[in-house]
Amino acid sequence: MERDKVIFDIIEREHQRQKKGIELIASENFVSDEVMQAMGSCLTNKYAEGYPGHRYYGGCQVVDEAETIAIERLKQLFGAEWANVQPHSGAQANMAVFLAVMKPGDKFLGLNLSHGGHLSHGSAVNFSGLVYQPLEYNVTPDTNLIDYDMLEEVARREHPKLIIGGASAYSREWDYARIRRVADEVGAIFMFDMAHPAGLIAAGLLDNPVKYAHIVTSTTHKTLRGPRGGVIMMGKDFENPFGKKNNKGELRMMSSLLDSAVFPGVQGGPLEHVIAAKAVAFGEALQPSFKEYQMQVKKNAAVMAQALIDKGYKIASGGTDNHCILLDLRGKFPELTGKVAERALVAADITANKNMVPFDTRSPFLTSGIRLGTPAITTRGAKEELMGEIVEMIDTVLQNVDNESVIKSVREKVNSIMNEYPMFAY
Ligand code: DSN
Repeated sequence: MERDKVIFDIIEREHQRQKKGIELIASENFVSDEVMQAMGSCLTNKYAEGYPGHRYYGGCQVVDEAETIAIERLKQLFGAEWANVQPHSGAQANMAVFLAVMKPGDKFLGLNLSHGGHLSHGSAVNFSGLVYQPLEYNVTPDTNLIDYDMLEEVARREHPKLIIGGASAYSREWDYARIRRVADEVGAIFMFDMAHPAGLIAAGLLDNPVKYAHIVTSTTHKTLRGPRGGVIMMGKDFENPFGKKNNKGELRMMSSLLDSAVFPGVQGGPLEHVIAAKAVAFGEALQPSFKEYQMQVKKNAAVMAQALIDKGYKIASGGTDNHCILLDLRGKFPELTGKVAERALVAADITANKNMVPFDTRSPFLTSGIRLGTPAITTRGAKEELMGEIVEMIDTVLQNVDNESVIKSVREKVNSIMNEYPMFAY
């Protein structure tokens, strides 16, 4: 058969785009060649509905080994007693938890999407907000830190079944112990979605929610630098509080409800090639070099945030404790929308995304913010020195969003800088 030139040309063009640009999307990263190889392997051919040792198909003895290794490595990485590595994505991991712990129409509490939360934590257009009844907490207007008083007040008043922590645009450490206390007080399950900072947590550079939350979900492709996918963990398994029994009349453990919620609840056959790639990535994350990488991610973000502040930019929450920076454009350029800023930066081969900022008056299509992150650029080998240069270039672009020749000269500089930073082979 002839090679599909159309698609492979597109893949090569995307490869070049990734190589020559400065990648600042906080949720993206560049996986290793081994992670990529596992993802592109013959394991994609195998159907394996069920779990290792209990499958609905023959011939699963080999993929069983890879899935078991992925589970064991993940547990070791985060100090978990139980893990499920089958969710195809973070949203599906969250969906499985919802299915396991709530009935349609039940109340749950999550961070407001426009304050940094995630679609699957209660947005009105997502399954979470359509099937269940979402309640929200905010960040405070003055500090932009999580408003734990509000979280507590809503939880006490509404008695949600589930309290969700975690965000997709929040740069600060969480008070896990306080959320757990509230959850215990109101009889809720505490789920933490650590998709964004998972790599920093694995490296021990941020506190670990697995110690506090009943259930923790994550993606595997952000700071964790694995293939695109999701996982669910528990620090400690526990008897389900809903009285659900198995066919022998015994009370089921939460792990059993969660396994059933992933498959057959929300998914069919697991992606065993992706699960093998997750195992490879977890193995990498267990190496000492991963901690060094995460330390650099954090340092780079802190230096970038300070350089932005020094140039007169406003950062939501005043800085960052992790890999993520939420630039509030209203501070330096009140008229500039995130949409226009994103477009100008992308034209200069600096990739970032527009983002709502807390108490934004613009719509999610326009926004007043830009979200920046350092995981991907740090994988390329960038150190603190480059952060100042990147901020200079961002500032030049944002001051000249309509000036094509200025943007072109920044783009040429970006391309020449990135030529010096190595990239994966695939
Ligand atoms: N879309 C992801 C992000 O960019 O943060 C969250 O799922």
